[in-house]
Amino acid sequence: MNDYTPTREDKFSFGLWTVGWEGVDVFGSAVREPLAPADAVHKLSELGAYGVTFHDNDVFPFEATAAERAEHIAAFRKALDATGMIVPMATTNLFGHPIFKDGAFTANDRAVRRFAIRKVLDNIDLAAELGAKIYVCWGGREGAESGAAKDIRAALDRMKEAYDILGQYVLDQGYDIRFAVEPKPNEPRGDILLPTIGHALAFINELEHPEMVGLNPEVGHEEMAGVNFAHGIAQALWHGKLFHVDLNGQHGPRFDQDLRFGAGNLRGAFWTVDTLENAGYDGPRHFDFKPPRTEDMAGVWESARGCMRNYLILREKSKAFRADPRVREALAASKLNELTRPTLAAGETYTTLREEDWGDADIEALANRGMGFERLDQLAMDHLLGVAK
Ligand code: GLT
Ligand code: MN
Ligand code: MN
Repeated sequence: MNDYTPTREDKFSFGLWTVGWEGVDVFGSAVREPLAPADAVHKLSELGAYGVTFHDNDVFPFEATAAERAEHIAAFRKALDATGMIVPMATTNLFGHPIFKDGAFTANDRAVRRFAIRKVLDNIDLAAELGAKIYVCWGGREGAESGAAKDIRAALDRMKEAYDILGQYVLDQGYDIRFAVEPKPNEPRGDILLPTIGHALAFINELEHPEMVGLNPEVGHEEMAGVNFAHGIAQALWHGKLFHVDLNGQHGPRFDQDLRFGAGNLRGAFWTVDTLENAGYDGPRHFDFKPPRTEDMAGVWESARGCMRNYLILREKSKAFRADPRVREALAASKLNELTRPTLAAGETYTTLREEDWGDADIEALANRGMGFERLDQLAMDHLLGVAK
């Protein structure tokens, strides 16, 4: 029997800031001791992950001197070498320090913008050194709480300027790195720029090197906006833009819960895994969650283990669902096969459509035909609940 033990082939990765979260929130102070990056690497490797991801300041403090920075990086690197864990993605902390209170790439203050881009340039060098192929940009502080505080069109000009500079830098250095924008509708800012997958996709088209920039959508962030995550990543894949993914759990539109993957909207998680596994995604399965403040370190590791276990369970369920002959038959009855056929046959044009002879009876027959989606969805539900026999 499958005991859902992850292996490196599953490509599970975790941010250092996830298991390392000390539990500081807006209402309370730390509940857990700091976790050394090297310890996180060792433990995650033991649990079956293949990679870790980091912000610059997860590895060394904001105020570190060059010598201290090098020392912290060396300890991190030693743990990577000892375990064989890789760094598939890196990112920059452009939100924690007070200097970023009004944003980084889109701060009204030009000096802050210059400092922010430089901070990213420095960390891109480290990302390249550690072999990261994806560089995430989460603009949590890029936004506003009130109407006149931000000129959105000017801010988008500055956002584009930042991505263009960074893209040029990566090209000039010859780094094998692509960028991934992580959308979020709000929190910490009242309203954040590039709030959803759709906004970010449109923005990318305006860049100097759109081919270098894709997306890192997060389950909870899209669900905070009330939209369907599986649909969102399917569209990102359709555009060739799903460069990376942040998996976690969320109970609908409310504050960013960052629950372990599978908690919260479980049916959404099922369709998320089904989409990732069947629609051509082969990147890391990256967990970006926050082990609740109620947990001690044993609970933290339990929660990390749970993320991977739930993914593997859902992957198995999705496979069984797709292989079930009743599902195949139900899919055909629901005309899914027909949706993949172009509406016009080869050589046909709109004129062909106008020449078609439509009788009242044809229209009525189509209008009266049920789609069978309830049967199909109940089969999915039976698989999810483990009663499909
Ligand atoms: C922060 C945020 C995440 C982002 C991280 C990358 S940092 O924890 O909540 O969604 O992915 O900057
Ligand atoms: Mn989140
Ligand atoms: Mn995230």
